Amino acid sequence: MNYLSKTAIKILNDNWKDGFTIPTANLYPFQWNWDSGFTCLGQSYFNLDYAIRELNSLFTGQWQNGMLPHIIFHSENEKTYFPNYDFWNSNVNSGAPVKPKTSGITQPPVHGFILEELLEKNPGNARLKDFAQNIFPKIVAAHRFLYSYRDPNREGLFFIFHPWESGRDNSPLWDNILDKIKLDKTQLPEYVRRDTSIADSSERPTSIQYDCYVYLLELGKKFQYDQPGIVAESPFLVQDTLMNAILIKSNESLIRIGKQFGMDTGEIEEWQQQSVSSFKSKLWNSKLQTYTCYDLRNETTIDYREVGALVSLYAGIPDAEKAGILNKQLTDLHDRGFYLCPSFDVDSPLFDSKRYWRGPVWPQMNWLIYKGLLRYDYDDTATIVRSDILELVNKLGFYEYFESQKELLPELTKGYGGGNFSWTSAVVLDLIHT
Ligand code: 9WN
Repeated sequence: MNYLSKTAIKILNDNWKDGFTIPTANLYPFQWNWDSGFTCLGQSYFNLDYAIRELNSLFTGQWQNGMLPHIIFHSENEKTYFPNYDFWNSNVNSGAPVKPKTSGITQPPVHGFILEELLEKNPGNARLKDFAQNIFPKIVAAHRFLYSYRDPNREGLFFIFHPWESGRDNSPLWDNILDKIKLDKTQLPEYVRRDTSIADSSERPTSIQYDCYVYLLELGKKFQYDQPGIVAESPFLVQDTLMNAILIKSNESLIRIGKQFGMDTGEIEEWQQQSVSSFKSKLWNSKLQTYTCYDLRNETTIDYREVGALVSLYAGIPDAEKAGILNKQLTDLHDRGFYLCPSFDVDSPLFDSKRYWRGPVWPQMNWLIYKGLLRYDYDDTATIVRSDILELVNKLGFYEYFESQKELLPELTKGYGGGNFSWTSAVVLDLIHT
């Protein structure tokens, strides 16, 4: 076994907390929603039992309305993260579990396609088949939540009301909306950030951005995190490309799995038809020649090129011509000396190759894009996406994210954000095996 595989397995074992996995020690000491999806993919290479328990633990946090929270606080004694369970106070919603405590928002719904990955990698495994049949309706319920509570115009495109839901916390995508929020500091509860005492503050969101996150959290709380008041009042109401592409990909997997198990998939097929058609017609931005997010509050497109759009390939959304355009954008970046795939438009003045979601390369994004490129037979670009992330990890360690400008690499001895990171380890394991 080579060095990368051995280290990846060691990190995943070290981050395993008897039933679930933390993304990284200190910075993120609980279980995160989409992190767990990628993590169990990695675990399935050396311990399928962990993979099954990982997803089972995650779903112990599911709400009665189907919402799968973005953080599950399995321990109430761990105080090093803000906002912690007491700040979220998710029990303002009577359908939130009393134990484990959870946050009040969700994250990219990756679990449908992750389940299919596990089944494909372990054909004929009876335990996995039982587990899949058991978790299938829970994943469907999480999708039903998005269609029922987050799609007021019944378009098949769900909204997020907090940047943390998108998984791309402080992407410049959200700047214009957040800049317009008139913050009255005296009306915000007092809070102390923990992240900047653990990670380098130049790599993390700014304090103004954090105030906005707290403001939107408070707004969610005011409406028990699922009431129509969110649609009425939230200044942040966005149909996100990444989230909706992931939902579509997971729907596709659930339809296949459901059919295999002889289950009725009619409801999912209806969702899927509408979502694919709306994604194609509403989110393609002919001016920028990419898919862009839509600001539902202000009824306008969010005109930035960024990494979320590329996940549409994995979901099979673009036709051959549009897929070709997206592929060309990636090969151009490669030719210009960037590691694939920078998280934001490198030609924008808002591009920052070091700061959280404003330009660095993220391992799990590369995995999603790699799979998408293969789906459209862009094998050469897929190979670059795969080898770039493996090279970065090999040179700089198993970090949360990485520098995207190749010319800056000689000055660097490590990646950015948290170290010994779970999803980095998991996707490295998977990419090594493919
Ligand atoms: C807030 C755990 C999570 C990821 C997100 C990433 C970051 C949290 C934070 O870390 O977000 O959810 O405190 O910055 O943006 O995608 O799931 O790894």
